[in-house]
Amino acid sequence: MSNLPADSALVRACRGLDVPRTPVWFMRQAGRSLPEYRKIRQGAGMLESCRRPDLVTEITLQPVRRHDVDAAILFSDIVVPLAAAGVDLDIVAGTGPVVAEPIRTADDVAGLPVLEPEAVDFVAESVRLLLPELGATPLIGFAGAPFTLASYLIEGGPSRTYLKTKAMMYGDPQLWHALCDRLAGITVTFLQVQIEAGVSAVQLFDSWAGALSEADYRQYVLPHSSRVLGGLAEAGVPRIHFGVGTGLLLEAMGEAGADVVGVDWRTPLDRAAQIVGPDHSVQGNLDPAVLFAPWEVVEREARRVLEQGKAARGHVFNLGHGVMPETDPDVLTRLVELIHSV
Ligand code: 1CP
Repeated sequence: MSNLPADSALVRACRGLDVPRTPVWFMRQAGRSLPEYRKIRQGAGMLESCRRPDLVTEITLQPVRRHDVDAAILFSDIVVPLAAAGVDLDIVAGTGPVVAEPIRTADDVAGLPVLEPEAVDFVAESVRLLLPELGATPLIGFAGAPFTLASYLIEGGPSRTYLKTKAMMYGDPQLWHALCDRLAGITVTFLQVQIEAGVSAVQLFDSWAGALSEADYRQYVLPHSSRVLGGLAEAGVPRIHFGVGTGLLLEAMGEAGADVVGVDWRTPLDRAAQIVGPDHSVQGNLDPAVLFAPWEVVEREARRVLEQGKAARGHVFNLGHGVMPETDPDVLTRLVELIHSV
């Protein structure tokens, strides 16, 4: 093994190659659980912060320095490429993405802009600044998958029921597919910019796909996520595909073309490994809420996840979803030490 990010434990585990130890990183490892993040973000809006390479670089590095995780994830958001393409939206503190004029009609879909790579130059610049700082530590790029992006554009913001999203999906499948087709295009461009700038892996977040049945997922979502992941097959970096509440979708999500299927805490990794088969690694899946229990419980649960992860061709240790803002960062540091010591 060389001292290059392309040969890191993360990339090797994603490909199902042998590793010196199980790599570990955390979804939302940069963010409000860290006092240094809260400090640097003072007075800077979320979207504005994502557009400033100096801030992106510093925030991306913070959890690597503090926790010694085996990967950095670019500080950005799934709606950043939509905003860069020209969609009028904001990321509102305490709420999340809010879209000024939600997409509901054929005219709205036709008016959705394409993403020119130059519009996300700030992302490429951030990656270029990060690579020398990170050295052997791989940088993960990411994007939102068409379904999850569509849900924000159609609902106008976060949703619990995805009623308007499903109304379009079931009520006007042609319009739904036209919208997802455009979003897949934006997502491919956004990921390609990050890959060309030098990220070592990419993660496609379809966070809310778990709202769908497997049949509906296959009919309305899989073709578009396949186009994104398939479009990156020759790019030479591993592709991770993650969603929440996707226990019954894991097989289909694997078929979308990912090297790694991300698993939330509801499905034991040995079972997930059986479902996705020997051609995929798995990532996950400690319940983020476990970090609020006494250390003995954290350790027991983390060891269980490691043990169950052995059933897969490769395992990237992570939480089953993002770090919650109230998490004690010292518990995360201790958890990384534990994973490294096993
Ligand atoms: O002001 C703030 O600090 C806002 C909180 C915040 C942060 C830190 C948001 C708003 N986005 C982010 C960064 C972010 N978003 C990262 C970065 C880095 C890291 O992991 O360290 C990533 C990977 C995302 C991706 C993202 N954004 C997803 C997919 C991952 C997931 O958690 O499922 C989703 C669904 C979003 C939308 C979004 N952006 C922000 C919020 C609060 C939300 C969720 C809103 C909702 O509940 O629908």
